[in-house]
Amino acid sequence: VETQHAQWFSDYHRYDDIRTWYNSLAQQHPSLLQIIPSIGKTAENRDIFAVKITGNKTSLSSTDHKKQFWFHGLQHAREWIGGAVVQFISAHFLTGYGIDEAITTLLDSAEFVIVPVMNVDGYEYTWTNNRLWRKNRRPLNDFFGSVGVDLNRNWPEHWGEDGSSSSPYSEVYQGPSAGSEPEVQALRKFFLSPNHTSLIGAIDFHAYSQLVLRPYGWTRKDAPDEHLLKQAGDGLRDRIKEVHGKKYVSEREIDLYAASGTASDWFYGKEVTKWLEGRHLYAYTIELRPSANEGGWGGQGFILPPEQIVPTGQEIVKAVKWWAQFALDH
Ligand code: ING
Ligand code: ZN
Repeated sequence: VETQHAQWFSDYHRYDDIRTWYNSLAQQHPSLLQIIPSIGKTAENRDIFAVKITGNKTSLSSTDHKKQFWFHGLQHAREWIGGAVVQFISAHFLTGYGIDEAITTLLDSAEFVIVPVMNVDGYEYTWTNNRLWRKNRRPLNDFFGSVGVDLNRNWPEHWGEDGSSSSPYSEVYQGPSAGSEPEVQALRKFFLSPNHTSLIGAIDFHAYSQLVLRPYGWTRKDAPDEHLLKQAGDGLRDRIKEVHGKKYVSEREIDLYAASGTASDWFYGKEVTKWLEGRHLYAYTIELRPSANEGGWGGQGFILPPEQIVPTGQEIVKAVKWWAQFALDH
């Protein structure tokens, strides 16, 4: 990754360039990477694309039986490192397959389903207008001058409860109804498609504060799988630290602050669990660099220098490979 994609990971990129980059990866690795050009449209009518990465050892017809993992980035527009890390994981898997034994084994036993940029409109807006925009860009016509819903408060799981706001002017505006936003609808529909019934883990990448967060966000009670969720979350934290010494904290979301209608609670929640016939996912929100102290107040924390893309990617890729194997084994 360092050599083949050093140039790419020396900076952040616009949405169209990210899409073009993935298309060129698909040409280089046609048997490993599949692009789904559109899983749905954003409020401003842009296509949200997805990719799937898996090894070519098993025949195509049996890929359905491989266990699956889900990653998405840039649900929050200003958290640029979240998008870069998802790209880094993708490149690492593709360049390592057939060379690195651990990657080869992992991709031959699992498939990674990835939405690199969820909040496309918001992300573009952070490049053109306001670097610190968080929400999507849907105009809320009933409320003069207000734009945008916090997508990570809009998922249909305990929607509209603690830690979200019914005010359209709020940064944590939950939206007019559960799952009202086109971006949430697109990911939800794609996630619940018939060829994703082997999903066992999902991570929603955010920034910042260096946290590995597990459900629940909406209640203080423990998840039924708290023991395993904590074990895998603590393992992610420990693997991250081994790479560059960065200290992440592993905790329940509610221990950070209450939040409802979040993606990770939806991954772990009623709809997904019912659809998986009672099976719970390993569901996480990871808050990337910098630490809360380094980020300070006033939003500087969202502007992580591009020199830190590669080291952040390295520590997360190591952790995620361990995590995927843990989920396969437990
Ligand atoms: N933080 C997350 C947020 O949506 C979070 C933190 C996620 C808390 C999920 C609880 C549950 O507020 C950022 N930086 O967006
Ligand atoms: Zn976020």
